[in-house]
Amino acid sequence: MATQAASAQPSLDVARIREDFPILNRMVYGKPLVYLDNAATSQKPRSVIESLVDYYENYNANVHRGVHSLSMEATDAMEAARTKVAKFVGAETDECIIWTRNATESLNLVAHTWARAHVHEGDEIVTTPMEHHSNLVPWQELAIAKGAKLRFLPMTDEGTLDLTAVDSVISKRTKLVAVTQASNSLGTINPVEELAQAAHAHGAKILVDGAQSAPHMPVNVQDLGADFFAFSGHKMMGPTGIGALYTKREILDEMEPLLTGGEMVLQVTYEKASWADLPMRFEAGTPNIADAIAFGVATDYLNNLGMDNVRKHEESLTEYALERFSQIKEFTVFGPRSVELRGGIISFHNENLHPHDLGTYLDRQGIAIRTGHHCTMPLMGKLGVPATARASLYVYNTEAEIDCLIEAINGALRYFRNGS
Ligand code: C6P
Repeated sequence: MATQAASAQPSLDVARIREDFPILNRMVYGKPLVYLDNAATSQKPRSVIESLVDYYENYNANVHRGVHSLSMEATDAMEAARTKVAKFVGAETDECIIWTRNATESLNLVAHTWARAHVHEGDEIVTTPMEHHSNLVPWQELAIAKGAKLRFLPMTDEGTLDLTAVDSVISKRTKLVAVTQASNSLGTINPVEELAQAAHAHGAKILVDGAQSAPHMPVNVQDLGADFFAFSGHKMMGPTGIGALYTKREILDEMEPLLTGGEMVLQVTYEKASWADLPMRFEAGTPNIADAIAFGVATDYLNNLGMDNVRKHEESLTEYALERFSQIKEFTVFGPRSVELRGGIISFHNENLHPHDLGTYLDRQGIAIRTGHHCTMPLMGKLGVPATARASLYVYNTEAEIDCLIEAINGALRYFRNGS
């Protein structure tokens, strides 16, 4: 398929960017792949893939424990990656970044450490109706265990948070506000700074789920006022199996580790142990060395593009996609209409065409979208649908691919209506 939509955003040469992603050359059912499932996981540039091979071919060794050259090289590369990831999200120091497996593990780390120690009976945890299960279920579990209460900021019909309710929902009983910066089902971008101010005014902490924001827009955790920020490498061009948790330094200093054992100790006797310095205190056992290094390479790639440019390209593409979707009357598109309020995630639904049937039809045209509840089951209930179809964009997507999607959706409507 043609990639003429590089013109959509003059500051980025999208045709050139696409050359960095080997997978974008593949065919599916004889058609060029149109990959629109980036919210589930992004594709990887060659530099990231090659960094994995380089590690295993040239300096594979365990970290932080060897005096031999390979171990020191691996340690240096992994710690350099931590520095890159810390800089990428604007963390005050490298030690504020803890490696995890993914955003889900980062969120659970907060729930099982800081929150277990600070949330008590009668306290409140404030969240939103649009959270991914990974930023909802840990708080439900905590509330049950502690006798705390979960409260939800209300949402407008357009799928934005109703900020007029902030003062009545966030109160002195609030211990934690847990909010996604960008919704994976609606595309909505939430005003995290305002929520952080409200949380801090009442002495509460704010945890930001950055799984869908860090890959797509400039993020600075200090400017946001985030106490915790959770994100995954695989949604931002890095490999699967590596994620990170940012935690404000003064909070991290007081947090107890979740896992204990090797790597995270300073002194061990037969009776007891003391903990290593940050960040290793939270990284028991051999870490995911190769993937951490490759995560750092992914941030290099994104920095070279410039996160402002990534965001601008996706805004322009989302505007184009929403305009094209508005021409298909049979579908409801969820989430805010203004591209300033949303990212490039477009969930849509037609009550006469099941999302799974549509997704299967599109797959036969080489188009990858996601269908289902997107791990936001309660939100689906609120929207009054069992599931949606979802196209999610990234910096290598083009207007021509959107055209392809729209043409195929029209084809699906004809096929399921007339059988041809
Ligand atoms: N959403 C999606 O298709 P993990 O799986 O831990 O890397 O990310 C979890 C997660 C947390 N928060 C948000 C807002 C997310 O979108 C996700 C992952 C994918 O929408 C897989 S369900």
